[in-house]
Amino acid sequence: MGQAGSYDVAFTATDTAGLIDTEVVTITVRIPGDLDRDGDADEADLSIFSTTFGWGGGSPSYNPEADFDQDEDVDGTDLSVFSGNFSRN
Ligand SMILES: [Ca+2]
Ligand SMILES: [Ca+2]
Repeated sequence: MGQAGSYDVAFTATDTAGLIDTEVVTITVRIPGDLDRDGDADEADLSIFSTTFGWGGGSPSYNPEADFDQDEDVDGTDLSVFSGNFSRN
C-alpha cells in the first residue's frame, strides 16, 4: 500500500472446530483532507473544509470527514492535519 486507492483485503477466520471462512472486503484508503474523494487534497477540498471549520457535532455545518481527530469539532487541530496533507495526491 502507501498510496490512496481501493484495495481488496481478505480476512480468513478459523474457529476452534477447524471450520474456516474467508471474506474479501474492499477498502478505500484516502489522503486525509481529500474531502471530495477525487484522490488529492487541493483547493476544492479546502473549499469544503472552510465551510465546516469552526463547527461541531450537532451543527448542520459540521462535516465529520473533516474532523480528523474525531473529537466532534473541526478546529485548529484538524486544520493542522489538513494543511499537512494539502497538495498531496
Ligand atoms: Ca480531493
Ligand atoms: Ca476535530
